[in-house]
Amino acid sequence: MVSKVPDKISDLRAIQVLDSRGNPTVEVDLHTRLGSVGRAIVPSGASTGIHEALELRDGDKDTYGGMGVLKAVSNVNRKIKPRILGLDCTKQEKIDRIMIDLDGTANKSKLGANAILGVSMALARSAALSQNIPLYRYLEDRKRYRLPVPMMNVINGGKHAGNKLSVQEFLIEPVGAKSFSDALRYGTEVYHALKTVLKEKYGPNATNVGDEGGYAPPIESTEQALDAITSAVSNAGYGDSEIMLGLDAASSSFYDGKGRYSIDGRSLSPEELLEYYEDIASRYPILTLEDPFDEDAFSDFARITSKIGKKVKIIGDDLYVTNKERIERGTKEKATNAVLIKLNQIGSVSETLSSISISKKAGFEVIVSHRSGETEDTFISHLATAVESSFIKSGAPSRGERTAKYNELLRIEDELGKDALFSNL
Ligand code: 2PG
Ligand code: MG
Repeated sequence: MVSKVPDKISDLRAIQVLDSRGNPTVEVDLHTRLGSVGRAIVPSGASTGIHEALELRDGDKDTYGGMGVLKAVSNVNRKIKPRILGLDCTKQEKIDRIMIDLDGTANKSKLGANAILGVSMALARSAALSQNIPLYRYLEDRKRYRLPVPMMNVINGGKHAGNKLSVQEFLIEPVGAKSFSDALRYGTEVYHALKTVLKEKYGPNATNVGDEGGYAPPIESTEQALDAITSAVSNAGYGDSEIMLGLDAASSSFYDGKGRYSIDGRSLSPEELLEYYEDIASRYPILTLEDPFDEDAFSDFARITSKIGKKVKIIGDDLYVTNKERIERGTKEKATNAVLIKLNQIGSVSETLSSISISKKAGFEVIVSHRSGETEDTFISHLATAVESSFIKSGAPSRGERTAKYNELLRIEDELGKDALFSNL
C-alpha cells in the first residue's frame, strides 16, 4: 500500500441504505481535511459461513423484519467516530486495529463487522482520493496490473434461487480471452445464448433470474444445468479452450451435519460425493470447484484436492471465511489450492489484505468475490486489480449491482491502456 501526503479525518457519517435484495445495509462517508469524501457500502451474504465475522442486525421485527442495521450505523456515528477523528486517513492498518480493539471480540460482534468494514473501506477510498490516485493503485502500487478472469454465475441454485438445484452457482470462466474486455464479451455472449437454450428447453419461466443475475430455471439436476451451459458455449461459437466452467456447491447448505449430503434428490456420504465430483469433472470442462464439502470438513477437502487438484482448482469459501488462521490451517493440511476472498467475512481491509498475502505465499490461487446481497459499491474491482487475483466473482452480466463491478474493471482496463495485462491461467 502506498502512503503519501498525510490527510486527517474530519468527519464520519453512516446511514442505513438498501442492498440488492432490499435489505438494509450500512453506508459510510469518510471526510478528510483536504476535502476528500470516501464512500463505501457493505455487502451481505445468504449462504454465510458459520465462522464469518458477525453482521449486526437490529432484530426488531417491526422494522424491516428485524433486518435493520441502525445499531451498526449508530456504532459508527457514536462509538467509532470519536476514536478516529483527527487521525491520518492513510494509516489503514492502525485505524483498522483501533476499531478491532474497540470491538474486542473475536468475530466483531460488539460493533458489528458491517460497521467496522464500512469505515475501513471508506477510509481506503478517501485516502486514495486524497492522494489523487485510483483505489487499486493506492492499495498496491505496480507498474503494470494483471486483470482477473471474470467468473460469471449464469445459473443460480441453492440459497440464491427458488428452484430445486442443490448446487448454488454454475459459473463460466473465459480463460482463453486475451483481455478483460474480451473475456467479459465472451461470457456475456454465452449468457445470451443460454437464455435461448433454456427458453427452448424449459419454457419462458426458465429465464427468470436469481440473486446474482444468473437464470434460475426450474430444473433439478447439476447435469441438466451443465448440459444447458455447454450447449450455450458452443452455440455462442466457443470451445473448452476459451471457456471453462466452475461450480460453487456451497455444500454446507445441503449437509445434514451427520455425514450425509442431500444433493439433487440423493443422499451421499463424503466418499460418494467425492466420486460424484470426480465423475462430473471428467465429463465437463470444470476448472474450479468451490466448497465441495461442509465448512469444517478440512480432511475431505484435502482428499479431493489430492485427487483432482492438478486439474481442478479447489476453492475454500465457507471453509476459510477469509480468516488468516483458517487459511493457515488449510495451507498446512493442503486442504485446497485456492481461496475465495470476501471483505465482509473478516470485516476489515487490512485483515483482508493480510489473508490474501498469506494465501499467495502458500501458492493458493486467489479469487476476490462479491456477496449475493450486493450494492453499487465497486471496491472489489479495485481490490482484485491491486492484488492481481486470478479471478473475480461478481455474478452474471445482469443486474446493476453485478455489472457495476465488471464495468469498473472495464474503466480500469481503459485507464491502464498497455499496462493492463490479462490473467495467464
Ligand atoms: C458464495 C457467495 C457469493 P453468499 O457462496 O460464494 O457468490 O454467496 O454471498 O450468499 O455467501
Ligand atoms: Mg461460495
